[in-house]
Amino acid sequence: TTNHLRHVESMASLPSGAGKISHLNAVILGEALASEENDFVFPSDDFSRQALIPSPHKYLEMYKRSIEDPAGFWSGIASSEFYWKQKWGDQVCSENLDVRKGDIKIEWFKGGITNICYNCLDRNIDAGLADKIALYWESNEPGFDAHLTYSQLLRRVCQLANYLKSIGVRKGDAVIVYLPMLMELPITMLACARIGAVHSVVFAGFSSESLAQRIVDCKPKVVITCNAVKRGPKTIHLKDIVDAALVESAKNGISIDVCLTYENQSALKKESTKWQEGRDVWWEDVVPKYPTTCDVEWVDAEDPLFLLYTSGSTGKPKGVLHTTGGYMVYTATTFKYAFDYKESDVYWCTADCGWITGHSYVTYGPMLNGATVVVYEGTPNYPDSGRCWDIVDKYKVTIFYTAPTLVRSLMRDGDEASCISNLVYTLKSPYVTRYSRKSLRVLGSVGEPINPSAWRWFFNVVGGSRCPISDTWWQTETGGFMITPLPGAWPQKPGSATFPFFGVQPVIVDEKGTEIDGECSGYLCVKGSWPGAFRTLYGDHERYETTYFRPFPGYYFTGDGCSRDKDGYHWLTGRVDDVINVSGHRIGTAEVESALVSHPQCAEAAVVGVEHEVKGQGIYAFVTLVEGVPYSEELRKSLILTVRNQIGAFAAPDKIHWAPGLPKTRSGKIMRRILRKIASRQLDELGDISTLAEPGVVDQLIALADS
Ligand code: 6R9
Repeated sequence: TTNHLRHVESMASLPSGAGKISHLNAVILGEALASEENDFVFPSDDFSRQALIPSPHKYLEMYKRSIEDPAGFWSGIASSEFYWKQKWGDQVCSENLDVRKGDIKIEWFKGGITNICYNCLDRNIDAGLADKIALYWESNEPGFDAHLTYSQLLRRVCQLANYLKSIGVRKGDAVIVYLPMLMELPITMLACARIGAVHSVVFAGFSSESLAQRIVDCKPKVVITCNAVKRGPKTIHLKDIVDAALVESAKNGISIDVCLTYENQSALKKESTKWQEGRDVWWEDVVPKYPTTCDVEWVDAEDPLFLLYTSGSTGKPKGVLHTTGGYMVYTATTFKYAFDYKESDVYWCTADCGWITGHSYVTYGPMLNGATVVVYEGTPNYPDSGRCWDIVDKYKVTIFYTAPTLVRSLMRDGDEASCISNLVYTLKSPYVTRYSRKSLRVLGSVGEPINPSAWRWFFNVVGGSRCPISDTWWQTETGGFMITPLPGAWPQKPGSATFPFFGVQPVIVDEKGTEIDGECSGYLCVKGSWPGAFRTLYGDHERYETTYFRPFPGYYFTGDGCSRDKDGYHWLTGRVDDVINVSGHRIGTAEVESALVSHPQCAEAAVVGVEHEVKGQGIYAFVTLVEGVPYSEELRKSLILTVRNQIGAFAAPDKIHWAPGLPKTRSGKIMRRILRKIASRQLDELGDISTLAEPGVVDQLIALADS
C-alpha cells in the first residue's frame, strides 16, 4: 500500500454510519466550536441509502482499484458508458510525468476513435432521452425563458455544425467563442466538437485587448458572438468589444473573415448593432437554413477538444489544451459521482461557460450523463438577492453548484445588521426563506476554499440542513474534480474538500519536494496521471513543463497549499503564491480570511502579506462589513481578537483596512496583486485594472487607506 492509500484508509476509522446528529446543530445553537477539524457533518440515512456511493467502504473499494489498476478501472468505465467508433490501442494510458526522464507526455485511450458531441446527444437520444429537456434557459429578465429537448438540441447543433463546415471550418481549426450564457453557447461548443473544430471560449466579460490577445494566439477561422447581453439592469454591447478586438488583432497580422453574430433580441435590436458588411453575418440569417442532421467527424481520443486561456502568476495567459477521450470519460464520471447524479435531477451550475467550470460542468459532464441543465443568462442578485432561489423553485432544481463568493454575497444580503450567530442568519435571510427550495438535494461549491461560516450558512439556510455540499477542488488544468466529497459516502467537515476522486493521488510535499506523511501541511502535488489532465499549453510545451512539472520533479504541481488532518481530510489553504511567512510561521491567507469571516459582522475579507521590519512579513487584511455595520475602533479590535483566538497571536492582522468592496475578476476571484500594491502603498504600480468586475473599488480602497 502506498502512503497515500493509507491516508485514505484512515477513513475506515471515521465515526461511521449515517444519520448521526451532526455537530453542526450544536454549533448553530451557540455552543462553543471546538475545532473545525472535529466538526463532522453526517449525511442523513435517507440520503446515504439512495446514494451511488453509500459508504466509505464502497468508496475505498473503488478507490483502491482505481489506484492499483488505473488502466483497468478507466477502460472499464470508458467502454461500458460511452460510444467508441473504434476501440483504443493496447495501451489505455501512456505517460511520462518526470521531467528528468524526458518530455512530459500524457495520453489516454490513444487510437480510440470517438466524438464527444455524439456521446452527449446522439447516444443519449438513442437511449431514449430524445424528449427529455436538455436545456432550460432563464433570461436575465424574470418571466422570459426557453427550453430544448435533447433531440431539438441535436438539430440546432447540427445546423450550426453544417454552417461552420460551409465556411471552411475543418477538423483541428480553432473557433473563438465570445458569447454570454445563451443556449447558443453550449450549442456552439457542441457544434465545434461535432466537426472536430477546437473551440476557445472567451468569457464575455473580458476586455477587447484580452480577446485580441487570444485571437492572435490561436488564429481562429471564425469568431462567434452576439450583439449584446443584459446583466442585471446593464446592457453590454459585446459586438462593439469584438469589433475593437478584431481591429487590434488585425494590427498583429491576424484578420478574421467571418464574425457570426447572434441577435440577442431582448438586449439589443439588429438595427442598433454596428455592422461590417462582408465580414459580419447574422446567425439567424444563415444557421436555420442548414440541414438539421450532420455527420459526425470521428476523432482520435487524443485530438484536441478545446483551448481555454487561464492566467498564471506571471506572463501572458496560458492556453490550456484538453483533448477528447480522457476529458470525456473524466468529466462525465466526476459529475455523476460527486453530485450523486440521478436521471430525475435538474441541475444548475451558476458558472459561465467562459470558465472551466462551465465547460466541464455546464456543458460536457452533465450532457454526457443526459442531464437536464439550467442555463441562466443574468446576475444572481437581479432583480434582487432572491433570484437564485426563485430559479431553483421555478425549475425544481435538485443540484445547485456555485462559488463561495456568491454564497458570501447572498449571505451578506440578510437584512439585519447585527447578526450574532449563524442561527440569526437563519432567521434573517428573507431573500432565501421566502422561497421553498425543497427540491434541492445536493449543493456544490467551487473556485476557492469555502470558509466554514459560509459553508454553514449554505448548508443550514439554503439547503435546510438536508443537502450535502460537494466542495470540489480542481483547476482549469485538471479538467475535472480532483478532491471532492462524494455526498452520502462519508461525513463532511465544513471547509474541507475531503478526499480524492477515483484515480487521483494527491500528495503533500515540503520545499524540497519530499512527500510528507500523516497529519501535515505543504504544497499540493499529484502523483500519476488521470484521464482529464491537460496535455500541454498551446504552442508552449516548455512553459507547461516549467510551470507544472519542474518545481517538484516527478509530480504535477498544483500551485495550491494543502493540509491533511488526523482523519485524512484535505484542507486547501489557497494558492501558495499567497502564503505569508510571519516570524517564521507560515500562514495561508485563506486561514486568516476564514477566521475574519467567521466574525458575525464581517462579510468578506482578503489578506495579503506586507513587508515588516521585525517579523519579515506582516498581515494586512482588507475587510468588508455586513451591510449597515459602521466602522469602529472597537470592531477593529474585535476582528483582530477573533483571529488571535482562532489561529493564534502570530496570525493577528497588523492592519485592518476597511473595504466597501474588493477588487475581483469577473469570475469572482480576488485580485491580490492589486491588494498587495495598495497594502504597500505602491499606488503608482497598480498595473492593469481593466479586467476587474468593478474597477471603481480601487479608488474607494485608496481613499480609505489610512482611516
Ligand atoms: C475550477 C476552478 C483553480 C484554483 C485552484 C484553487 C482554487 C478551486 C477550490 C479551490 C479550494 C476549492 N480552487 N476550487 N480552492 N477549494 N473547492 O476554479 O479552476 O479557475 O483554474 O482555479 O482555484 O486555488 O488552484 P481555476
